[in-house]
Amino acid sequence: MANEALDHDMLTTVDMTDVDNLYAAINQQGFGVLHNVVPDAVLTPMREYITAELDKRGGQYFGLGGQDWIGHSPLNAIFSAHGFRMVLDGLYQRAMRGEPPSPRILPVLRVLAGTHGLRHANRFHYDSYVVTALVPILIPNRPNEPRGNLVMYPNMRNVRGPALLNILEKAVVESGTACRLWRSPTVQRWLGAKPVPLEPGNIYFFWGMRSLHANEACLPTSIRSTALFHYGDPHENSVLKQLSQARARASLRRLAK
Ligand SMILES: O=C(O)CCC(=O)C(=O)O
Ligand SMILES: [Fe+2]
Repeated sequence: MANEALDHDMLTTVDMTDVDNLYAAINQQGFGVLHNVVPDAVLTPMREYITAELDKRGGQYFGLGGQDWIGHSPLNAIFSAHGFRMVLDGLYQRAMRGEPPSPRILPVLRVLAGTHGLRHANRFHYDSYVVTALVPILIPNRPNEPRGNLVMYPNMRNVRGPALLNILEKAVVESGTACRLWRSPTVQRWLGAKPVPLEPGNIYFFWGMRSLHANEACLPTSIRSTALFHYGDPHENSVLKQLSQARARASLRRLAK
């Protein structure tokens, strides 16, 4: 692959001090940022990859999950970088005081475009992994157009309790009725929701399992693409967890109709 030379060559300068700073920032303001760590050498071919995929799909929303797509995409340079894994693992260990049950990172690519893209805006949810890293790839940036910020209610809950409680809470908070509340500007103001403007080149880290979050809508004529890297599921082996994931998949299938 064209980018093979880049693999393992990213994020070489991050160290434990960066991890400590990110950890403090995430706890204090909901998110932490590594600035200018994804070079154009990765972003440019990644954008070409996305436009090619969009062409195949009639210009409408698509999402890719799992280990397959990443290996064939230029973003593999980040995914396989030692420094990147070190940050994800360092954050998990600081938060949870131990190793995750599995060292796997779940990579997800989201491409919001067309009218289907709109359906995926303002869907407030918790991730089922402790640490989330967000890599913006394409962010709308024409004058006066909405940029599709990430919006979060920082650190709304704790995750070190029983799986059952966590999963029930997740189901209630993500229900249709509750979601109408979370997207209301008044509720967002009252409860201190935070817009996070995204800048390609940076990587954003937050507690996906603790912070209720969604992306704001952008124009159906624009493309907004982000890659998400999820790390560390403390309830990985729970049966309840599998039920919860089945519910999430069913909801995505409904959206696709
Ligand atoms: O694309 C974004 O800004 C957020 C996406 C997200 O939260 C997710 O896929 O879990
Ligand atoms: Fe998420």
